[in-house]
Amino acid sequence: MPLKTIGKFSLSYLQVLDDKGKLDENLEPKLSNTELNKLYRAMYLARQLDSRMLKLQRQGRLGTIPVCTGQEACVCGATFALRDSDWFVGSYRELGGRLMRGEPLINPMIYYNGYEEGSFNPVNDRTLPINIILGSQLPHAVGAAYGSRLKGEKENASLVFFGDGSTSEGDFHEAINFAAVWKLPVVFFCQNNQWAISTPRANQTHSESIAQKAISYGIDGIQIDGNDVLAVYKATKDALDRGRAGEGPTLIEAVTYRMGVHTTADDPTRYRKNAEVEEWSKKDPIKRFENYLIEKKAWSARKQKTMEDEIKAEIEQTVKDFENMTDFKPDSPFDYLFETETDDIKALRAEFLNEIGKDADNA
Ligand SMILES: Cc1ncc(C[n+]2csc(CCOP(=O)(O)OP(=O)(O)O)c2C)c(N)n1
Ligand SMILES: [Mg+2]
Repeated sequence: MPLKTIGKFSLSYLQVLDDKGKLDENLEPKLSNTELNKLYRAMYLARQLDSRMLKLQRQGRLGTIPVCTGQEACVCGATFALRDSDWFVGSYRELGGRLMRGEPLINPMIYYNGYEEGSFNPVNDRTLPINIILGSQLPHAVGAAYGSRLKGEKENASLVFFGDGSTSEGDFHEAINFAAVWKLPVVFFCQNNQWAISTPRANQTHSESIAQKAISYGIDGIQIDGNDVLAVYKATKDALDRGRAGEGPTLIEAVTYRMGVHTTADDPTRYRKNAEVEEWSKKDPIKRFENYLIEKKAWSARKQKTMEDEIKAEIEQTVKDFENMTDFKPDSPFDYLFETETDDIKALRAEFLNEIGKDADNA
C-alpha cells in the first residue's frame, strides 16, 4: 500500500514591531497611550532594578542573583495581558512581571539575601513565588488552572514562564499533556533566551523550534519575537482569550536573549562570543518600544526624564530601606506551606526553632 499523508502541520511566527520599532499597523494591539506608557514604565523599571541589584551584588551587598536584562518585553508584555485573578507562575527570570503583579521592589533584595519573606506578594496571592527547580513550576500552573475550574472560576487562566533549557525536563511534557487533555486555560510561555547557563539552544533540543512541540500535544503553538513587547502582549492575550473560551492551552516560544550573566556566579565570556551579544544588543526591547512610542507621539524626552528621576529615587529609597532591615524571621517558610498550619508543620517549626536556638547557644 502506498504511504498516505495523515497530517500536515504549519507554524507561525509573530512580530508586530521590527528591530527598529517600526510598526505593522494591521497587527497593532488596541492599547491606549496610558496603557502603553504603563507597560513601558514597567519594562524600564525592571531594567533599572536589575542593573542596581547587579551592582549591589558586585559590591558584596547582595547574594547571588539571576540577571533579567534583555528579557523585559517577554515578562512585562505577557504579564500585561493577565487579569489579577489569573495565576502568574514563574521561575527566576521574570523580575519585571513580578513587579507588575504588585511585588514591592524590596522583595527581590530580601529574597536574594536569603530571606524567605521576599517571596511574599502582599498584593496578589495568585502570584507564585520564585522557583529555581527547573520545570517544576509547570505542573503547578496546570494544577492551579484545574483547581480554578473545580471551584467554578471559569474565567481564570494560568500563565507559566520557563526557559529553553527547562523544555528538556519531564515536567514540561507532563504538564502540557495534562493541560491539553483537560483543555485547561494555561499559557506555556517559553523564554528562549538561547542559553541554559553554558548549553546553547542547539544542544538543548533537535527540533527546529520549541513552538513546534505544541503540535505533538495537539495544542496551539506559536513562535514570536520575544524582544517585541507588542507581539508578546498580542500572542499572550490571544492565547488567554482562547483558554478562557474553553479552547485549551497554548505554547508560546518567545525568541529573546539573555544579555547578561546567567547568574552572578557565572562568567559567560568562557562559552559565548561578544559578537553574539553585540548583535542582540541591537534588538534591545526597551529601545525598540521607545522608538515606537515616540513615533506614535505617545512618549517624549520630557516624560522620559521625569520617569527616570522618579525610578532612580524609588530604587535608591528601596536600597536604603533594605539595608536598614534587621528583623528577619528565620521560620517564615513555615508560614506559607498551608493556609492553616497542620500538626506536622507545627512540630517541624518547633524542631527547627529549637535547632537554631541550639546552634546559637553553641556558637
Ligand atoms: C531540576 C534542575 N536541574 C538543574 C538546575 C540547575 N540550573 C539552574 S538554571 C539552569 C539553566 C536553565 O536554563 P533555561 O531553562 O534556559 O533558563 P534560563 O536560565 O536561560 O532563563 C540549570 C541547569 C536546576 N535549577 N534545576
Ligand atoms: Mg535559557
